[in-house]
Amino acid sequence: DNKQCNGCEQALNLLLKKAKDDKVETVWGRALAMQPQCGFGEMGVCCTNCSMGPCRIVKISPDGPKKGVCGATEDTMAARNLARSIAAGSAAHSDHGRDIAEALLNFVKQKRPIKDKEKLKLLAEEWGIKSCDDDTENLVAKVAKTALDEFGKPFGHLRFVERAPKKRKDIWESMNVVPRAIDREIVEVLHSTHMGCDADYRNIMNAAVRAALSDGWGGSMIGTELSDILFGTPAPHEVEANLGVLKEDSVNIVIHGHEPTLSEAMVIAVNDPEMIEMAKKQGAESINLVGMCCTGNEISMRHGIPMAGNFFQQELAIVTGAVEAMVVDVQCIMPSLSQLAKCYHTKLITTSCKAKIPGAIHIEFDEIKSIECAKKIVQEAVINFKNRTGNLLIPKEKSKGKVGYSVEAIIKTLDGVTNTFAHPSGTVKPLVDAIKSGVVRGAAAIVGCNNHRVPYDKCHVELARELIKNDVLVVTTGCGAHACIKAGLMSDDAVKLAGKGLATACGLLKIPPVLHMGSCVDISRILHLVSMVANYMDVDIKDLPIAAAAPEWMSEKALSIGTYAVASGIYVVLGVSPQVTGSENLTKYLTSDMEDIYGGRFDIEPDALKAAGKIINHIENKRKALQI
Ligand code: BF8
Repeated sequence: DNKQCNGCEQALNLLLKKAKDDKVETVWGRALAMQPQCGFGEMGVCCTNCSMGPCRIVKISPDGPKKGVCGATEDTMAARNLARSIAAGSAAHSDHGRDIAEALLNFVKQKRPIKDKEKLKLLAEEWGIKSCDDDTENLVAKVAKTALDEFGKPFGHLRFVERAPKKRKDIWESMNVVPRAIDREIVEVLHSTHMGCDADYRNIMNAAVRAALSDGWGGSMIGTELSDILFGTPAPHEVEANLGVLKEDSVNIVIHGHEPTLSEAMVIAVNDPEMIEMAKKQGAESINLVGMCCTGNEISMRHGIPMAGNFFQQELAIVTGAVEAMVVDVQCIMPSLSQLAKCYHTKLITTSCKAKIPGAIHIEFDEIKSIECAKKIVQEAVINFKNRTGNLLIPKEKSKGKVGYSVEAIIKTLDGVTNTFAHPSGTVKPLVDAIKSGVVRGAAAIVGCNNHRVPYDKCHVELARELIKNDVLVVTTGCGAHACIKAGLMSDDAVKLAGKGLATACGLLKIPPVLHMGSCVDISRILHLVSMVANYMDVDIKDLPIAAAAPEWMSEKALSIGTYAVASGIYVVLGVSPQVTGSENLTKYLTSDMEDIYGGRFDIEPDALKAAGKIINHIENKRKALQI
């Protein structure tokens, strides 16, 4: 169904055919070779937590084992596996946040300027940090150290919890899930799920919820806020997207991964006249830096760097034969890239001591010498230009869309239209007015990855199209954001796909019906926004006409996100089932009991149109309850 994505499918098929002709494997081929996948693992009833195992629960035969060697039941096994995945997801996001906090501290040591002093002051005020007005350096250091303390402080709870509405905090307190220190919550999950420790699936989930909340309202939020302070708070602007952003006549560098520290340095390095001169000497027109996955979101939001593609396009970028270097840091980097790069002239360059790949060139990124490191990487790419073969195929397809909708940008945009919804307020009042009036029925977040279990990108796009058609404003992050921009849903033109109410609102505000809010870490922006709306309306997050969906999710980070969203009171529809169905109790806990406790719950719906129907239904029910 090509109307979904302005020719995305042709571009995809073109490169898949080239991969086949070049006799190289991709994620789709490996997924096929993996069939049938392990049924025990799929249901979450395989336990490898001690060396008496692996143990598995046999569900289909009455004679098969119903307990592990230690006596662990299916509920214990499935909950322990899920909790460990959630903790790993929280760890990945939060460690990213820690790295940004350390980078902020390094900026002080190096006397480098930060980009958003206003945001620094606001955050310092929010955290009760005092400093003389004219001593920015001192304030930066205090904020960075306070952020770092959030990871291991022995007493109290996370500072960003205070952003949540009071009713939400009361629920968390009553369940004893208020996150204390980020590292502590992750460690506690690993401890309590160790062999012979917690066997009660509900209690295991409590620890998992606390670890997930320490991600959304902790590590991720620190990552987002401090990245904005360091590198600038995003504002709306147009960018290009899809693999068509690669250039035949230029040195192409794909920057892929997550942490903006590396990519920010790369943006500076590729614009260095010395580097450009070097590229010209090699016969190239210039240097073309493009972003992939969440790093792609980060640098498109702050610098307008083109978004080359999402998770399932990382291999295809190399298959074009036009990439001189793929530069990666952490998370969502397929190990297959190193083998694939060898089949072309591409140099795969790893940069983090946390993520080395055999066969790749490793140039360790040192924040203190960030520009020097970035230039070294750019040089590797530039000198590789001459090694290009004639086996080149860059798809023509690319689209344009607006990115950069931070919370600050959304509020500013809404305030830009006076005499329509409201006078400039510097608050979420205009958004609340639009929702209350019914012009916009509600909002839904579409987030997450790509997964071979569901049709690539189509689930994101089909869901977004159906929601905006029904006057539901869509916000998006991560690989879902890449899918939406490729499909043209972030262009002003997309307004014609929206329902009458949403189209009117978008027309007045000059915004697309699908708003790009950043990387997966930036889902904390969404939490912040919904808290502001709930606080403004004096209700809880669970009362708002909002929902979230991860139609093509695959990573442990997505599990952590889904869990903190549900525990924050949000209805979350997953397009792919988590590995829990071997435990009826745990499945019921996630899809029903959590609603009684937190007001949010998981739902599983692989069909995008049906998922849209469920979300719209949920939004309308919330509207009725609010009597709006
Ligand atoms: O954190 S959406 S595939 S890139 S996990 Fe990864 Fe999933 Fe993409 Fe960013 Ni998020």
